[in-house]
Amino acid sequence: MTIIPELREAVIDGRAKLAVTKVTQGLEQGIPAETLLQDGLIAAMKEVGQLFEEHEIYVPEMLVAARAMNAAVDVLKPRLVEHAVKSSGTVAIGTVQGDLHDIGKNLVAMMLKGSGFEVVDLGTDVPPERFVDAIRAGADVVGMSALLTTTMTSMKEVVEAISLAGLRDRVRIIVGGAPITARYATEIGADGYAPDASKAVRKVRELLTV
Ligand code: B1M
Repeated sequence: MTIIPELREAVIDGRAKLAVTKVTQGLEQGIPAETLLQDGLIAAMKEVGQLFEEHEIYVPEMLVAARAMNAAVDVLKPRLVEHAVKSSGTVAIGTVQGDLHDIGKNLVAMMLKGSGFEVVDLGTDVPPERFVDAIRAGADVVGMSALLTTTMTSMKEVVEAISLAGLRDRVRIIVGGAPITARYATEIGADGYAPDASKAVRKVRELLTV
């Protein structure tokens, strides 16, 4: 077995120490950090989701898989962000109200920081008014993440709350997460959508230059 399938298996089995060993070995073998992230860790989480849907595993197993992924991401972090170039702007990012999934949001925050942006991480289960407060505190961009079809509707509430507070012209809004599409972003009045963390960085740069 090569490192990537072994890494996937370690994450799916929720074996954090083994996942750390596998990413470390992968880096030593010269496998790019981005490949270990995409083909190893993110692919593993997709498989975990599939197993959950098929009732092969339950919430506790998803949770330990998430822990293993986080431990492995910590090892990759310096490599994923080492090409930082100075950017300007503050991004307030959070997972919307009712949603506790933060792995994707954390990756986006990490890549933005690594690309030189100021990042205010609002955490998970963030109510609309906290996004609004972040703009009052100086955020140029609001980033929202949602993983559940039941919570993605909260993104629209945040856009509405920002408009109602009279702050819509002061901020750019970007959304993302597994159930989100570019079409949905347009529908709710966001300025942009990104399907993954590196495209999120590109999108934020683009939004801040127009
Ligand atoms: Co949950 N979960 N989960 N879960 N979970 C999903 C999302 C699910 C698809 C699994 C499934 O059924 N196949 C399903 C949602 C179904 C739906 O809504 N249609 C689901 C469910 C049902 C649930 C619960 C309701 C289960 C229950 O309790 N019965 C529950 C809800 C809790 C809540 O939030 N209120 C729940 C709980 C959990 C855990 C806590 C156990 C754990 C999360 C741990 C954590 O995040 N700290 C968990 C996990 C791990 C998953 C899966 C397996 C993996 C998610 C993940 O981390 N993926 C997931 C299955 C799946 O996604 N296929 C699933 C890896 C991550 C890197 O990808 O977050 O998509 P992602 O982020 C990507 C892009 O989307 C994008 O960039 C990232 C990097 O490339 N992106 C952005 C994300 N945010 C962005 C923001 C941007 C731009 C891009 O701009 C601001």
